[in-house]
Amino acid sequence: MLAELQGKGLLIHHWDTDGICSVRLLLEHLSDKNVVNKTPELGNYFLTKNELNEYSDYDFVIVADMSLPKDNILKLAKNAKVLIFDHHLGQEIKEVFHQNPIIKGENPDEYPSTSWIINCFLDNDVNLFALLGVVGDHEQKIKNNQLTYTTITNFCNENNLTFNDMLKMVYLLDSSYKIGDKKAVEKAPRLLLNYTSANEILENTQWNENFTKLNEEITKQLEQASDEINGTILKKINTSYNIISTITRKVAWESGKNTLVINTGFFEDMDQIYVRSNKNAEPMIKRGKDLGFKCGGKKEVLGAIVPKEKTDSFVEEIMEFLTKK
Ligand SMILES: [Mn+2]
Repeated sequence: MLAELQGKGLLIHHWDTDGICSVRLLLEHLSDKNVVNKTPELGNYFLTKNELNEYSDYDFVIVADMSLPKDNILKLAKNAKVLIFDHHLGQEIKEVFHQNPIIKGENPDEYPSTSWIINCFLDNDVNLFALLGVVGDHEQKIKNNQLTYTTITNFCNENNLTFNDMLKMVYLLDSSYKIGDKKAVEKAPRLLLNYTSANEILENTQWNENFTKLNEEITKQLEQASDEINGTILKKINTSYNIISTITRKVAWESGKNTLVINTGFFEDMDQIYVRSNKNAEPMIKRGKDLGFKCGGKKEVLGAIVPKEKTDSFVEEIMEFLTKK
């Protein structure tokens, strides 16, 4: 299917490790074609009008690890052949090639990342990039997924790596978007194409500098007090770094409790809301979309971007949902 693609191609991808590794795998496969890769404005799970205009003269567009709104996809599909590889929840977009086993009801444990889905699609052997996407999306939690964790452990043993090395690579790859460096995110997939060992990732100077800076900021934000209401943790932060998902994970995984984090410092007129839930968060993702917010996620995760004046009421609704027995 990829072999048939012709002309100029554009890869649009999530800014995280899974998105970067997904593109790394695609680029290797598309090496005979003329392609560029772009990530949306960091923090946006949609394309702006400007981006849509800019992206209107490609012959094919591949979207990786991102559940872009349907109207974005249909706009891209007016001039280009569009393929989507993803594992986020959402509706199937039947007008384009949409490879998303999760939407089709497959077991998420068998498709733990987009890099994994793409690697299967390409018929590749297990490799570092397929697995880094998995570790990026799940971190320690992947240890609860027997099947995949065994694959990771075997790979690590064969390649003289530890699970902690994998985690460190993920933190380094994620450091570009967290620090707000969109250009560096977009450069990463080609850099990885030229890297021949895991050590080259681990020793990348820029990513290591980012990593140190981010750790200082994350520690600072985690030290700030948070509230707990009926077993759900509510935490407000104010940071210009894109670390809300990291903060939410840390709080949720250390406490084992539902966690809702609000960041008032990333966008000028919008707040970021991020939730990790012990129950299925899908009804609230739908609710956020119905309210007209940019909102998405997976079963246990909700992310939303909400106009500042709407934050309180939406947070109240989510808290009610989370604390309801
Ligand atoms: Mn992913």
